[in-house]
Amino acid sequence: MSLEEHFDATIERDQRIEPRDWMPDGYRKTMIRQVAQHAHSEIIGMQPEGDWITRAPSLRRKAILLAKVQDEAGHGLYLYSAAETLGADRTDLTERLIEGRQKYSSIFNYPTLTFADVGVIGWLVDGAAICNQVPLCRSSYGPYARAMIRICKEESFHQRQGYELLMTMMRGTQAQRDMVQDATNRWWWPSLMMFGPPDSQSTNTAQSMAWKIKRHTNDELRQRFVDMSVPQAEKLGVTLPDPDLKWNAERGHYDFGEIDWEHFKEVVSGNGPCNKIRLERRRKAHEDGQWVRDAATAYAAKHKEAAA
Ligand code: FAQ
Repeated sequence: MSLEEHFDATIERDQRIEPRDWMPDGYRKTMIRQVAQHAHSEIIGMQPEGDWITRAPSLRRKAILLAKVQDEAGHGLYLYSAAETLGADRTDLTERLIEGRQKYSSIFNYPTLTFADVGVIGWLVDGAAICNQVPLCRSSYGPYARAMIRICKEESFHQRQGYELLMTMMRGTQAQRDMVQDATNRWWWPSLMMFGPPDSQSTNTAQSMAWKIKRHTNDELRQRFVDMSVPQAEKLGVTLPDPDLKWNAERGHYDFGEIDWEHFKEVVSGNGPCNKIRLERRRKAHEDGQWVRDAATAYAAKHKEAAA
């Protein structure tokens, strides 16, 4: 059996591809692209909520938010390690991000205007992330699939903290309820865009499905998310900002309105409301951390010398 036949048979049997296994160049390239984009999203994704750590309304909320943002840092580092098993170099990936040569999720380019945004990010953004990532626990690349299992457990805590925060605000004053509704209005459509372009315009889906990197298409997961969110919104007492949202008994799913894909393209190409702030902060943090990397390298070199 040739190396390629062995790879195809492994995929066919639903077994995992491991770092030392032979894999087609295209598979390796796609995996690095997706894992790196995912890692960058986790790291950049610390910023919108991080803005509220110093302004959280109570010690309890502050402790929860700190824990969540730290989890996101952990997910990012974990995913960069998964990318390294494919031969990628973390410094190189970070530089590609900072120079705008590699993408991160569109969702993190919006501002967090009130504390209700923290709750809505947990409810909708982490909700969408879970919807997208649970099937990735069965992704064909072993280190990525295993990383997803742990990450999904933590994301589910994130989602619940957001929903609980919103429930609490909805039991509060009218002003608090208005904040929740306003945040829901602003985050709903961008959350639907997290799943990527429609299947008809998704350049990678067909090949990624054939390699079992992706288990569902973008539109399938988006529909699942809409179906899941509508009853949650009803329970919460908020309206989702889509007049076309209605149950379709024939399809057994909710129909929903047109997504503004032109806006999505603008955000992905660097022109969203906060793209420049996000990348600038990431660049500064990377530069400010240079002395730590230098110290670690010098320490490793000293030990190597002593051991020789
Ligand atoms: N934003 O052909 P497809 C989180 C790009 S969750 C920006 O459909 P694919 C947790 C795509 O890369 C967020 N770019 O691509 C958290 C491709 O570009 P390229 C991260 C997008 O890969 C919560 C092009 O468009 N989650 O961080 C987006 O088959 C709260 C064509 O698209 C993941 O990354 C987008 N939304 O499907 C953290 C999950 N969508 O490179 C903090 C893993 C698409 O060809 C707080 N990734 N693009 O030029 C995936 O499941 C997939 O990569 C998709 C895209 C579904 C995102």
